Amino acid sequence: GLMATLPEARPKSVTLPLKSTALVCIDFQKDFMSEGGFGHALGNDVTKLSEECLPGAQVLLAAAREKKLLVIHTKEAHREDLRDCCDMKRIGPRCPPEGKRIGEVLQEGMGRLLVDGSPGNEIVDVVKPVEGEVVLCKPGKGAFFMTGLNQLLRERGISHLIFCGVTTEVCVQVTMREANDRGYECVLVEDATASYIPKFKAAVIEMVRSQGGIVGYTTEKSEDVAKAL
Ligand code: C5J
Repeated sequence: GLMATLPEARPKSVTLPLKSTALVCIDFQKDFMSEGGFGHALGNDVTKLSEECLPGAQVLLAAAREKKLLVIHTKEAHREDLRDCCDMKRIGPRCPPEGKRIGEVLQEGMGRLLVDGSPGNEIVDVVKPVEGEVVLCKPGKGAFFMTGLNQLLRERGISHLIFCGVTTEVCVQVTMREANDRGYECVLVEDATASYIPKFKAAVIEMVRSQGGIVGYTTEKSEDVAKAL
């Protein structure tokens, strides 16, 4: 059909116009999901992220591809010379110690932390982009900051965004809020997003849909979205 309705969405049912809906996959990178990446360098336990959100994300991706939805993959990725990484983010007082900073090598085989082109900066295999999908490198947490994302979405007539990715309360939440301010209707799919800190994921889900859906909608299951598409 031309429309997909998600009756289970909260705070209320939502109808997505398929021609103007995109799937946004946030930062499914080894840098956040694997040992020796940036998330690990920050002191997080990265072992549970994948099992929590990748099966759901695979379901969403398969459905979006079948229905020919625009698919956007973001990567938190800095240029090799780090000219798009401010000192605050790389060497500021809240940064990890030397050896664990952006641009440095924490673990052989992963390459430089959070640098475009490093093996560790790539999207994990099971949700990796295919030909024709948009891959967007972003230097910040939000996908609208210093990228052409807003213009790209406008050019393609996109009004509705389905969100999955990591981490829920950092890059996913920031990007949803940026999108909401720019007039995009947003749906966060709960079983296709994850945080290192489970109570933060739960809090984001609750706050997104509070006050009548102040930031957008949430829906629990990727399978429901896939069936509706
Ligand atoms: C972080 C992200 N956590 N993708 N990035 O710095 O959430």
